[in-house]
Amino acid sequence: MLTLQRRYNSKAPATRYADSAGPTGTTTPQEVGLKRFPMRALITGITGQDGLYLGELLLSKGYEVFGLIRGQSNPKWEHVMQQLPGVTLIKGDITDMSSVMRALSVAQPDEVYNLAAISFVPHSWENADHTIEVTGKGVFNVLEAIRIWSGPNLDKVRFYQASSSEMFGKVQEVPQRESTLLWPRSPYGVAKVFAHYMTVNYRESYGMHASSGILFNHESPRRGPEFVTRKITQAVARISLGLQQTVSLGNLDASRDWGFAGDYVEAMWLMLQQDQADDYVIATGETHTIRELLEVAFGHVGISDWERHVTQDPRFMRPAEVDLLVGDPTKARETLGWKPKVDFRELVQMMVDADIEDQRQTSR
Ligand code: G4F
Repeated sequence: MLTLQRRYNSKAPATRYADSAGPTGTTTPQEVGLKRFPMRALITGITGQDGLYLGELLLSKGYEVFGLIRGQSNPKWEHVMQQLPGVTLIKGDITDMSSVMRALSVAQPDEVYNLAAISFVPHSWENADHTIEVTGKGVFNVLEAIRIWSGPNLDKVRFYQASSSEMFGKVQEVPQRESTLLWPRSPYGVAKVFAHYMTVNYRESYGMHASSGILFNHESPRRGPEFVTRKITQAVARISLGLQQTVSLGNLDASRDWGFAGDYVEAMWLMLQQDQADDYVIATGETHTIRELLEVAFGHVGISDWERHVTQDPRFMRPAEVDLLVGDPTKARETLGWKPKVDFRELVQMMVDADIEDQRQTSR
């Protein structure tokens, strides 16, 4: 059943849209009271793990979804169209403000989710300038494009920024919360801090509905194989099928607060449904070392002596490490009503199972 909560109806609760029941069957944008339906969202970084999960979530809620996609003939174009039938892709790049302005004109969004970033931390030491350009200044471009495009009616677009727990770096408090002092340890982290405070600044200077989700590590079978979770689950799948003997890793003692990406995109959406924009830590509140990750992943395929399958290689060590991340998601739980549904063990097992299936299909 569809319930509509009108933004300007004083009796309506804080949330403002059609509930999660999804579309009414109408596909033509129209005004419902003072609020448009279906809602329109523009997602930057739609080709990534989070972009795909968020696109699915918004489509299931009846949104018209637009995605910004880079490059002249991006090979990911087809993949996105397959995964998100009904999405409209617009060529553009957050490093090019004019292309963002054009995308806003085409999409006419009610909500903009900025997920675009150079997101692989080691890459940011090798390509610091590019990382700063995309992950840092790119966010300014999107905020400024929204401000200019919206004109006097800045309230018409709500903005989400994908901030990161990597901003906590050399952690100054355990667990980390919204008020914890930021101490980034990589060019990526520094760029994210810039973007985070730009978002706060647009909220405070212009009254823009701009929120940041400080997301701790979030994973899924869609995670890129360069990240440690997927690197391990892919290797475990291949080792269990006799296709590989060992996996080479870096620091096994780092601790991360890992959650499921599918749960985390729901928090992004919830942030934009609040009357007031704000910043939220999104995390499970639990931390695990890479060793524990290895134990669960190998354990799932019946291998208890995982050490004989793991080697360490200095190539995968970082110039400066983030040793201990664990978030305090109390504010998100109390204000957004958000909590993670998939726990650490379920997440790792889900990823190993998906990789086994994937390897079987590839070797057929
Ligand atoms: O999986 P990772 O590469 O993720 P990292 O650096 O924590 O960053 C991810 O999460 C952030 C949120 O906090 C995002 F902002 C960011 O965009 C990205 O999504 O590495 C996790 C840990 C690190 O401590 C690393 O040193 O795993 C350790 N590690 C050990 N061996 C390894 C490896 N990491 C990778 N990628 N590869 C290894 O072989």
